[in-house]
Amino acid sequence: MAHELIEKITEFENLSSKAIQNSSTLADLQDLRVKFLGKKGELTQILKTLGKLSPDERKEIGAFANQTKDKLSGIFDSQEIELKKAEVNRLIASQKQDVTLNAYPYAQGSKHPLIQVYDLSVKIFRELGFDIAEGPEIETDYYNFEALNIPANHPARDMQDTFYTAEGGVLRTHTSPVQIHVMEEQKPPIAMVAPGVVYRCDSDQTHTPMFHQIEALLVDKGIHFGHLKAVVQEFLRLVFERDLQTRFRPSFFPFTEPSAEVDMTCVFCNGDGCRVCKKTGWLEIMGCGMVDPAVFKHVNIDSEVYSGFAFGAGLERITMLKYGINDLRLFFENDVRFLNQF
Ligand code: 2NL
Repeated sequence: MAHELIEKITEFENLSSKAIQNSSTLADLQDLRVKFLGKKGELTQILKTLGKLSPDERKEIGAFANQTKDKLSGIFDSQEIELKKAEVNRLIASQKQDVTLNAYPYAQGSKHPLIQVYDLSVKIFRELGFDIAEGPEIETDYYNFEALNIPANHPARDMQDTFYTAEGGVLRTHTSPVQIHVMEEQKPPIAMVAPGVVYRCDSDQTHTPMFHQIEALLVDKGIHFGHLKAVVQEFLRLVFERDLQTRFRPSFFPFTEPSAEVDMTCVFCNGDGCRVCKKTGWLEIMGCGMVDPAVFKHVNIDSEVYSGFAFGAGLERITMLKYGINDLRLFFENDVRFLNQF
């Protein structure tokens, strides 16, 4: 009887230890623990038959059964540790960040088309040997008008609707005051260009109160209109990145004499004539002239010794013609569907 029980318990131990080691989840393991070692478990069922034995045998089998229970408990515990380890490893593997992946492709953005043309213009002039100069955006009446031969109460002031500050300053209506500052500081030869923002009290489909100009000035002995034409032609060729013709029409500016408007080959029809150039084949692009002696007088440059040319262009207009942009307001709306195209 005792012998049979020992065999039974040994067989139970073999089968259950295998089952424990084959369990693959903690839930299964817990079920097995109840099944084998629980109050109503298999080992308990075996021990219930102990009552039929003699006291000595009961003692012997009881001790054997307890050893078996301890062994199985130990196997349960180490299997539990193994399964918990496996679970942690599984979680680590499934939640691992792959740091070798590329970063999220954030949009880089790009330069505003106007600033691209601004930068290109500055580069062109620098390569032609011109210095780049800047000046204040709030000017005095003297630098914005008086020194440029636009006296108070002169009808030429009507050409520009000006913003005035409460302190009596003037928001510069053109970049020309920068040239006056430079000619006060430097004496010829002078080759400079002033790019920047200017302000006029104007706002409609084709005018914004703030816009950009670039203005060049070259003063030396013997400078004549031919030099002006050459530099204008070369600047336009480089900024539009194509071959184009220019023509100069007589015009008026208070600060130049003679003065001219510059037309260039229509970039839309190559001079054939189209809706944009009103069938003329030409587009007006800038104004220019030879510096008026009255301006030289304000900055103490002897107009009997020196002469100079100047020209000014609107950067919005150049940009619109270069890229075929048909609405000035697009520049200031910052709509990425527009900006992304450049
Ligand atoms: C235009 C015309 C022009 C100038 C700017 C200038 C400056 C000095 C002396 C003489 Cl200090 N001239 N600048 C000359 C002719 C035309 O600009 O339509 N700009 C958008």
